[in-house]
Amino acid sequence: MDDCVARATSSADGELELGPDAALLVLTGAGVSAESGLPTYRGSGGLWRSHAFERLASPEGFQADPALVWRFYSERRDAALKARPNAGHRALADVERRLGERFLLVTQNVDGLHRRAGSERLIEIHGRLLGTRCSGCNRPESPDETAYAEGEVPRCEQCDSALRPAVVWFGEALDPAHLEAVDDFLDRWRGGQLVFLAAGTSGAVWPAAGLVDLARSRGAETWLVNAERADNAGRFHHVRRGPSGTLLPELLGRRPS
Ligand code: BV8
Ligand code: ZN
Repeated sequence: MDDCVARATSSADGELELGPDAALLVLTGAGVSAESGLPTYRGSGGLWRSHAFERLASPEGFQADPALVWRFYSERRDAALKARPNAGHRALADVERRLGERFLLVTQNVDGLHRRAGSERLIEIHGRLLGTRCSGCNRPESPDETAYAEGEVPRCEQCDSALRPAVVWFGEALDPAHLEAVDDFLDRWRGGQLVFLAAGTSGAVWPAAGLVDLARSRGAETWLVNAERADNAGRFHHVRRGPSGTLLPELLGRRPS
């Protein structure tokens, strides 16, 4: 029965209470970066210049019009570089320092703001906007903050194929090592006070949207912090509606009484 929560983590007033041996797995989405001024996918109706996001963020979309896709990512690079981590990002970096190896942050965000907030126990399952790799050969990924000019498509110095942003596109598999690391973390801390916290995500994209069920299957108590109703909200034990920049410091700032 997956709902047999190992050990309750909510205090009398229903607030999250991380006990001395608590282990915390966090999943974040675009909503956590909204208060840093970055548009969410849902918020912008999933469109960019009237192009569906899933189309631009796909191998087929890149094949069809690499210059258009690079313009899309170049604009997002500019915005990400101008943005600053907010109180939600900082609250997660703080609780990481408190929990150490009993903490793991999995993000769907490619904007790099968690890393800039000081998060280290971090898995960017959908890749990095500020990285580039080759669409044709195994040239190692390189950091790249370049916003390419309209019409420009950078080429690989090794094989002359088009370079592409180091993100995971729709229809592309996530790195199995990342999914394994999540599994290992849940296995390692099951049986203790295991908490899964999702923040700023609509639960629309898979396999990330299924992490709540994976965590429940390991006895985790599950929390969602989101401004609006999420597609998978019903899978969580506790749901807090509101801005993550306010609710995450509140929820994670509490010390066991
Ligand atoms: C794969 C990188 C297979 C690129 C991204 C099962 C069922 C149905 C479909 C599928 C399925 N399994 C697979 C699929 C297909 C697909 C998928 O999920 N499609 C969806 C659209 C139905 N998944 C894939 O293709 C995945 N790959 O399955 O490969 C495979 C296997 C083996 C071999 C080959 C192939 C790959 C998915 C990853 C795609 N890449 N990003 C880029 O960014 O350009 S996904 C991208 O969109 C983001 O990374 C993120 O994951 C997603 C957006 O979701 P959110 O982050 O949740 O953002 P959203 O805007 O939706 O919601 C924000 C929320 O925040 C809102 O609810 C809002 O209310 C809230 N909010 C706003 N402000 C605040 C706030 N909350 C708190 N505070 C605030 N201030
Ligand atoms: Zn190459």
